[in-house]
Amino acid sequence: MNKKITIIGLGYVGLPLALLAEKKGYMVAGLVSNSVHAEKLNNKKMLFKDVLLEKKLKQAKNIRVSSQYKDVRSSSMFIICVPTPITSTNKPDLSILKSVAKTLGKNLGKGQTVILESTVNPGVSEEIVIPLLEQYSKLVCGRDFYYAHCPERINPGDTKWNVLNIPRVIGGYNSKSAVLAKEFYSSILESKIIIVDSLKEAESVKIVENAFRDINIAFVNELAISFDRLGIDVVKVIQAAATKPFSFMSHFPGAGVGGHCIPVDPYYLIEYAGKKGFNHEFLKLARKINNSMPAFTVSLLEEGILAKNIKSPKVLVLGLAYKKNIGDTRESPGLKIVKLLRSKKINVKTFDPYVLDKSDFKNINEALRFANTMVLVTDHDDFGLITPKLLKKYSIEVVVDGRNSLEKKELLASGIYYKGIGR
Ligand code: SAJ
Repeated sequence: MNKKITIIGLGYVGLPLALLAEKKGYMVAGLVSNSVHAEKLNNKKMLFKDVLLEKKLKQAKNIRVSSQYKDVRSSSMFIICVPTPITSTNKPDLSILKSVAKTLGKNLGKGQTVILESTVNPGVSEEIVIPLLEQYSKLVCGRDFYYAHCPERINPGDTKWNVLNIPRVIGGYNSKSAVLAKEFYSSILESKIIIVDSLKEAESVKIVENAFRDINIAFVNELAISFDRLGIDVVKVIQAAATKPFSFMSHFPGAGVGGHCIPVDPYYLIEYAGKKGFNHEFLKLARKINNSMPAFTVSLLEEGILAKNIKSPKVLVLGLAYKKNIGDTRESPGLKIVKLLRSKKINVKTFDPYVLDKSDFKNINEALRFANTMVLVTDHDDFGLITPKLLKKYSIEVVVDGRNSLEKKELLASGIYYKGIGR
């Protein structure tokens, strides 16, 4: 195998992989959707905020980014890292992946290997991607070209687990495909790499990992709504339950479940199994509970506005990113809460230091000066500076803490109406 590889899609998944492969001696070609993005990356400019990746991008010498397949035909391997989102009606959206498979097929040559990292439900490789690659290349998978699935496991913002040390799972179209994929990943990773028996097993692993997380979050979210009624602090209960040294895994309630993985992946299995005649009631219920959390958070705010008899509420939503210390707003609870408040004709403005382009303010003081009520939705470390003293200074009367990250006792003691999620 020559040391030239092409990575299709240089986002949260593709870029870290490209930078690692380059560091390990590969000549890396990046393929992105448009020439503007290609030029930005060739000029060492990031397409999204990530300080660590930006530093590595500036140091990289053997990465060339293009928007044209003709520039990357001589690669020995093509690794697909494009988004596999859901539609507005929560159905799988494979349009980007299908378009890539067709164009890649037209440019595929004998002896090359295709690896899919994007998250898909079982069956997508054999029923959609490989048929498109064969149709447009006129080649035969497993004989003329090779194909494997190695589901991505990037955790944006994680300082401990990264593309280098996260264990990986590989499923191959045939054993030669699996071996070729394992050879590649073994040459760049410092983590365990296992080969499972089929493409479907590899596709299922990632969906199961993330559905597992979604149902566990739904469990504590339902507890939070229940314990809110019962006057029990659900966070304290979870923390105490976690003292059990076995068979318990902490998850915490919040204003909603966002991101491009957890709220998305279960729908891929729900849809595929549904087509095969099985109804994933439990997965659907978990999605329903998690999707209800933005509305529950808004109801807590409305209770506070009533309790404090605030005639003209000016609501500040703090946090538009789906999780702390990153700027990704995909499926973000913050955006859902803003939409809900605006639909109720409530005066709402936003501030997120990681999403300034969608924020109404440039800094926290400007933001607090506007408001008389506040909903914290993302627990960015920056928001740790929000003390009762600061809130009193700006006459904030109601605080809904969507990540249970503020000092409840101190806020209550200062006379502020405080509600967490389940506490
Ligand atoms: N969330 C909760 N309660 C929790 C954990 C998360 O409400 O106890 C919310 C977060 O606020 C966020 C959403 O769920 O809105 C997703 O959070 P996440 O920590 O799962 O973040 P992701 O989406 O970046 O998930 C990634 C995933 N990684 C991959 O898909 C490769 C996921 O598999 C990991 O389990 C997760 O990171 C992780 O463990 O941090």
